[in-house]
Amino acid sequence: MVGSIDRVTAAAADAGLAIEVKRMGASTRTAEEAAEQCGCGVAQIVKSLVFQGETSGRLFLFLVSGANQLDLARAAALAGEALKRADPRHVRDETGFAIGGVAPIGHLIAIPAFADETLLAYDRVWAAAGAHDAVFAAEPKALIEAAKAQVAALAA
Ligand code: 5CA
Repeated sequence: MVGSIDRVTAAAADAGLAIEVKRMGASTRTAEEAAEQCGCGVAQIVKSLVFQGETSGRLFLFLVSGANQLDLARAAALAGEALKRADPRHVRDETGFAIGGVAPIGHLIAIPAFADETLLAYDRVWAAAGAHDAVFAAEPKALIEAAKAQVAALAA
């Protein structure tokens, strides 16, 4: 998975976002595990959730605070079609990342992205960096800009 982490670092550099990827040496697959490893609140963990359009088959990325559940009706309204959870293989093929390590940036293919407005309340948030034990910290507004994500009300 070294290549995946390199893609995150390169995408951050391209976007002018200075990040340092940390390998925790323990699982950061879930928001709870990531918060424990980062020593932050779960709300400061950015979940990178990939959903698929029921009609188009296109993928959509939702960056959601670890404290929140994605409101599927709101997500569908933003995407313009009904959504279902993308299957792990499809996620891997298009993002280049395995579930549990999907980063908000550095995907193989550009995916329309939306960001939970509640993330902006924090000085710093943490996101997955392309592997199951890799994370990076960023200022939320800068991260959302680097991800080219539209800020929206996403929480259920
Ligand atoms: N590294 C952590 C914290 S940044 C992380 O990636 N969390 S996450 O929430 O962005 O990714 C895990 C999410 O993947 C789960 O919340 C769930 O929505 C999704 N997921 C888990 N299993 C599957 C599956 N079998 N198919 C599709 N999505 C899944």
